[in-house]
Amino acid sequence: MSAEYGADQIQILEGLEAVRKRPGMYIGSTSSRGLHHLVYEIVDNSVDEALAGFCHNINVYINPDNSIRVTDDGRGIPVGINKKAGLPAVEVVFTVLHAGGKFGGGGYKVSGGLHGVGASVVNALSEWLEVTICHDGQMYRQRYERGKVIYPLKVVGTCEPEKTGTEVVFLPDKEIFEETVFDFNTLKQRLREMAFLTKNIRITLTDLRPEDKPVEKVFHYEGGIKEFVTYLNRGKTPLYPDIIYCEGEKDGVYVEVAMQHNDSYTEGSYSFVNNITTPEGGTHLTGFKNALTKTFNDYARANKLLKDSEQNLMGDDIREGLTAIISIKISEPQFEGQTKQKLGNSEARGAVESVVTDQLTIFLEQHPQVAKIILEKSIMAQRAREAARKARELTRRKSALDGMSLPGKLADCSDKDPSKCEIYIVEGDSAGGSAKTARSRATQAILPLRGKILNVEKARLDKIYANAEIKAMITAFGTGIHDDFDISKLRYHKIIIMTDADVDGAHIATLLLTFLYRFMPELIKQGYVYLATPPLYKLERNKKVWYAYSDEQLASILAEVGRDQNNKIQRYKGLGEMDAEQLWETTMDPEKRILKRVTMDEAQSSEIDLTFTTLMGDQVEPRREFIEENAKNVKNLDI
Ligand code: TTJ
Repeated sequence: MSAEYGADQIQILEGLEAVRKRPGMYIGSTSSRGLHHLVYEIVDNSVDEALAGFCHNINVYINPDNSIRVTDDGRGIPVGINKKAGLPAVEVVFTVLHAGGKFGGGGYKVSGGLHGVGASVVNALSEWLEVTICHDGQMYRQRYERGKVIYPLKVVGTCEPEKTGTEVVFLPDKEIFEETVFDFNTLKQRLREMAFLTKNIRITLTDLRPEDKPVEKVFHYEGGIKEFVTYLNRGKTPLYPDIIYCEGEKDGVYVEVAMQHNDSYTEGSYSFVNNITTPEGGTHLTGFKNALTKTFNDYARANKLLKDSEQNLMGDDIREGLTAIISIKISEPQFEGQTKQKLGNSEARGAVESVVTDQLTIFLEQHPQVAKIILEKSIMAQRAREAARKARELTRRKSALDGMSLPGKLADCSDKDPSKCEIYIVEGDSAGGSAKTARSRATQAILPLRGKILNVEKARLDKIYANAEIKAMITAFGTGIHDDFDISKLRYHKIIIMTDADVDGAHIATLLLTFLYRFMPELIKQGYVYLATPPLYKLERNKKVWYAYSDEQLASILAEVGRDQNNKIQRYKGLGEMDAEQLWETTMDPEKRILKRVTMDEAQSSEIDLTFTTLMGDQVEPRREFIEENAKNVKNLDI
């Protein structure tokens, strides 16, 4: 390092030191999630270069030591001296906080990752980081350790004259991160999403950790978000072959929307701002919904598909079974709300509304067949909604009369403090009976469910509300659903799904989770939903008893106690094979049981959605594929 240690350098070090002191402030967390954000932060820079039109290929490698290498064929981070800092621009990018975007080549300067904190944050949180740039036939390099410059930018060789690009290699700091092993699937999902959102970019992800041979995935979608919609609808049955597509710019907002209906009853709309998901929506989503509702109602009236005497269609009716991607690019996004994930820019509403209204109107005029199919489905949805409302009013009135009666099958607990209470949803009456005997009455309630649970992916609202099992759950939980949902009324802070440890049990658990995910997602988001883990084996030996919850565990117990004829091993196939005492000891006793909390990563919700429809939808092939791919995890339901 240079002998002169000026005020500027001290300031830089203080900046990056702040990042190391409070990493959570910059990347959200130091868990696995924060670790993966580092990669997105770096890749976002290459994606920006692609959006500017200068980069076509991005490669991401997971090295055997869990360092990450990202390469692109863009113009290369500038190596010239930045006047203000008196340092090469690339050094500023990696050592000055919030330097990202200053060297923009025009167009939309997009911020990514956790809102574009930039490369310097990744640098500060890496044990080491090396950047290599090819530009004008020269190869430049600089190395940093924990954010500190190890040597000034130097020429280390030559490149072919035409070749330009940037390479960054970094090793996340084990002093900072609780987890430093990268998950291939997590990176795969986000990089795929990035590729969908940026037309004509090719992102390759290579895992170099497996000893036999590297695992490689290439994401390249010429159709961009149109292909994203096709991808999300795979495993479902589209109602028409077209992907409706709108693109345009207004008031400095670039708008792109793609959509297609399928024959299901749920909506799957995902909105993005500058390639970042906005799970809480915002003005861009509102603009989209307004345009859709107005355009379809206008078309339906003009073409007499809705009679003058009939009510307007509601947005929900038109969006039943709709898969849509709303992606906008905006230069200064403002995020609002508690989690800062909701877009607030009012110009985005107008821009999306106007682009979608104009182009959807033209599309419908040119495709009257498609318009008719969508409107017929919407009108059916409208009727079902009416029927469901009446059914709900009926149950509401009834419950007002008999004082919010709880379902007959529910064996409630006596404690009334929800934070202490649990409800076991148990498959089958016989297991339900054992559970009722076994439970700790004060805090554990039991709700036995009979037989197969209704698949909410395949039924309309009116049928869902009429289902006895579903009604029982809704009343037992106390929260209500949809617009009436009120989490403060939740009667149990643990909702525990207890099913047999076999394929049927896993199927029932999936159906229950699908219901909860679709109708009460907050319960999952806030961590109230759990899966019970019944044992697979009981081992008796010399009057002592062990329970094993996996084959591996059984093997390790046997290794310890010895394998001989003194062992009596019982394989449990279902909950029903255990008596009440065994059920208590192995699966229900809060001191001993294993509970798996069901989690839902907001950022991955489009993938979760796909998991549910793959398992629950009506196309056989993808389901088999999924079950094969995840056969090992079926019991784990690892969402
Ligand atoms: C900016 O405008 C002038 C020409 O170069 C543009 C630029 O910085 N391009 C660029 C940056 N391409 N790739 C990057 C980049 C790539 C990685 C992997 C990491 C970082 C921090 C930047």
